Amino acid sequence: MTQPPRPDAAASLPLDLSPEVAEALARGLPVVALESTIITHGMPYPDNVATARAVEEAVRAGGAVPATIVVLGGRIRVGLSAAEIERLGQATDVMKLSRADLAYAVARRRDGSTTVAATMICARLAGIAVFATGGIGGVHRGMETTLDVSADLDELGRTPVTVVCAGAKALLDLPRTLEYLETRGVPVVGYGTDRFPAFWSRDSGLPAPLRLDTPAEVAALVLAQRGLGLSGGVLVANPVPAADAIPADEIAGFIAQAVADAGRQGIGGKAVTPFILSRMLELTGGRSLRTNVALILNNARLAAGIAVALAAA
Ligand code: PSU
Ligand code: MN
Repeated sequence: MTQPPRPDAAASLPLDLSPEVAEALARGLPVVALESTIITHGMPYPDNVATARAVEEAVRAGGAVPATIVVLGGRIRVGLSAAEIERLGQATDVMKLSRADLAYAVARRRDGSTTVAATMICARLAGIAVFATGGIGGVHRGMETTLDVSADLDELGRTPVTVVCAGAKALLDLPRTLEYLETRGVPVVGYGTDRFPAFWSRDSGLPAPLRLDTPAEVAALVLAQRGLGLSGGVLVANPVPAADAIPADEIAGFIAQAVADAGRQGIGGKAVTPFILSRMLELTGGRSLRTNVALILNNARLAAGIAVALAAA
């Protein structure tokens, strides 16, 4: 083969849409992509499965079709059954896939859950424009020595998918994360806020670069971006509901401890984010998990609203 295959050669892609997702996309109905690393590496069983199901319900309640994305036996699966989500939630030998390992998982017929970066790639291949998650990866503290910058940030700079998150965790270097997103040309929108949210907390202490207040306004931004021929995504930062938030000063000590533990135990590379997430859960006695669930549901509702607005535009 001398020519690289066109990515839109749909028939040859290792891509399987569920019948419901395929029909919704064919009819131009709103669809929201959902990631799976949060199921396999982000939360313990059985909370991971309960949350994944509740998130799908929240998308449906918002008038859109949920499409949870994962790689199974080397096939990209878009839209899972309840039984498949249950199996995924209990599985142990599942790769954590980002842009760097997606093709490997396909070639080696592996099972892998998709991070924000890999979910964006798969959503674009499927033709899904909106994606809901909890928090994105970012620039890690200490990046001056480790160069640990999540591939999520570059993906936002190149792949045209709107990602709804609750900001990024304060265990990351948030000022550098925002700087990097700006360098990559990513519109970062505070939803209904002038402050950039920090996952468990509503305010990272940093301003949100841009602000919008309704799903229709977000849809208009996405269409304007496309109209200008600007490739790349949009990051919508939706603060956790106040009733479920953990104030930044309360969470700061736990974050410092979790980051220090990761350093002491020599945790590196792809293992860093999952390690810190599970350590935070232990340190907060489960409180961080409740907040995590609340913010994902909140993001799923907003993503559905944006998908509905885009489908109507
Ligand atoms: N941040 C969270 N929860 C998560 C993740 C990040 O608050 O579950 C997951 C997402 O799948 C994200 C990935 O894309 O971790 C980032 O991993 P890394 O830092 O290794 O790129
Ligand atoms: Mn990393």
